[in-house]
Amino acid sequence: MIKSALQVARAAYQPKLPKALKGAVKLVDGAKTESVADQAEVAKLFPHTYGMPTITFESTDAATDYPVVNVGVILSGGQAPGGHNVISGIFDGLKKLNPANKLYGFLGGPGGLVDHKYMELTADVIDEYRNTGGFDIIGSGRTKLEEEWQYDKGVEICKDLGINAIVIIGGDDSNTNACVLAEYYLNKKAGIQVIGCPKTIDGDLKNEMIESSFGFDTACKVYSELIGNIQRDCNSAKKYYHFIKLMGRSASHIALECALQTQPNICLISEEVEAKKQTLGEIVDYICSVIMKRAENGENFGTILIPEGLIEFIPAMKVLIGELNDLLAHNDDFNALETQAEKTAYIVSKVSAESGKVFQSLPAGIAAQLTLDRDPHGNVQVSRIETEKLLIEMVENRLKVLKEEGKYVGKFSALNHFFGYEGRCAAPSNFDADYCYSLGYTASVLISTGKSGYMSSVRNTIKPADEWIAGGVPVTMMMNMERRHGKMKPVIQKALVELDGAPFKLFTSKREEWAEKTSYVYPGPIQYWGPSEVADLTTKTLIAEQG
Ligand code: FBP
Repeated sequence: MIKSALQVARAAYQPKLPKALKGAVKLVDGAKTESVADQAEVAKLFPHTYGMPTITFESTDAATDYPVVNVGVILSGGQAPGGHNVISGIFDGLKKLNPANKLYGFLGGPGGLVDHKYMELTADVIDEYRNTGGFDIIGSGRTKLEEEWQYDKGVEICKDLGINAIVIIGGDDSNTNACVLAEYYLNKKAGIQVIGCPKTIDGDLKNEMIESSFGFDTACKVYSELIGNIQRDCNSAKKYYHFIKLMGRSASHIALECALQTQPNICLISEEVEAKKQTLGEIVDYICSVIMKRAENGENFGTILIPEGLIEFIPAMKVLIGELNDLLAHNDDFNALETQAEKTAYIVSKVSAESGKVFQSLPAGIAAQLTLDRDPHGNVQVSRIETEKLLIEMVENRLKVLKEEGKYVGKFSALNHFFGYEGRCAAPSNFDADYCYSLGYTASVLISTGKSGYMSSVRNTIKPADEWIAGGVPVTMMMNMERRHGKMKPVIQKALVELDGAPFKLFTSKREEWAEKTSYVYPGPIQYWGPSEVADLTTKTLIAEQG
């Protein structure tokens, strides 16, 4: 494999660890835990893993002999920078605790466990992937582990390979499934522990014990670099409005973080749109009002950040999408229809009158995108809906009317962008390289000390890595009951942008100024070497939350 100069140099980087993980470790139990809501229901569903204490690692002088363990690791869901470092952290941790320990990787996501596809991860393999982006070491997938036959197939391969523990590196849904699996294996006395690791660029797997999901830092830095570059072009040419959609299936954390880093003219926040019950028309009016004000100042250019999940947070669209999700799941009648006109007529005849109206009011392209295949969780794939183009079209039409009425005098020319896949496999920033390695290392300690149903937790992350606090948090602590496919299910509560949280408040205190005056910031590319205040910088979100 030919490597870039950066890859070669990065391979030599030794990720930093919290102090407690540098030598012998002692586990200190915290208080017993409760789920965030619906305690009685969650406790009933997880008799073996509910209520366990949080765990903090501390340094000790007393060395311990750890039993030999064989571990299987799974990457689940979308790629996020740092996944390879979680795996190298697990590997190094396991080897340090007992050199006879072995690590296997299940291939292509959770499906690898069920289909018995795996490889042994030896030092040679691991060394090829240290500090690199991507999930290609073993691949990822979105198969859901939710049925008993799948769990039982997992037991078969674990018995064959002598695997005593599985680490699932995934988002909220995958970690929910990890906990269900942990509970099932404890109940069956299968002798297989399950540990989770918090992954997703979307940043929506976080709570008091999980400060950030990994990959968020790097992905936001990559997007912010690109937004900054566009802003510099925009401020040089002074002729375009750039509508930039940013990944994040549901929550707007990425858009908010990028706004804090780059100070665009507009950043929409889906959670605010929902709270204010805004319509598509009102969002368009808001964008037009900023464009009109800027035109009065002679500035006919700007940047507008749009969170990927926006469309689902507009109340009327949410209802429509919910109805479409139910209607189109495994719908052979619909799939047999050939023309868009037939599909539209079918949908309008089946959904509520209000949703039918909304559906018919959408530009044809967007309406068609809403009917595309669902993901394995039955959700519309928002990354395939071109909200940025929808908004351009609607803003253009509105400005035309305003011009005819003599209320708008500027020129409007727009370009669209979608940043998502550009950042998901970037080489991890120093923060993510260190954070991920520490999460993996933490998982190896949790396994070697017999824990199951825990998620690796590394806190105090705005401080230098030496001062980070590592340990474990029971997954059940993050759960509540939610309706999924018509049934109440225990799931990890998704963390949306909090409208009374410090990052959003910081944004709202500045946004009017950024809208009217051009106040762009140009963050530039991720730096791996150089002054610590540049190379080890954490996200503005973390700094606002903790600082
Ligand atoms: P995860 O939650 O699995 O980490 O995935 C996040 C994400 O990158 C979203 O931001 C995006 O909507 C989605 O994955 C895209 O999915 P796909 O990779 O299947 O196109």
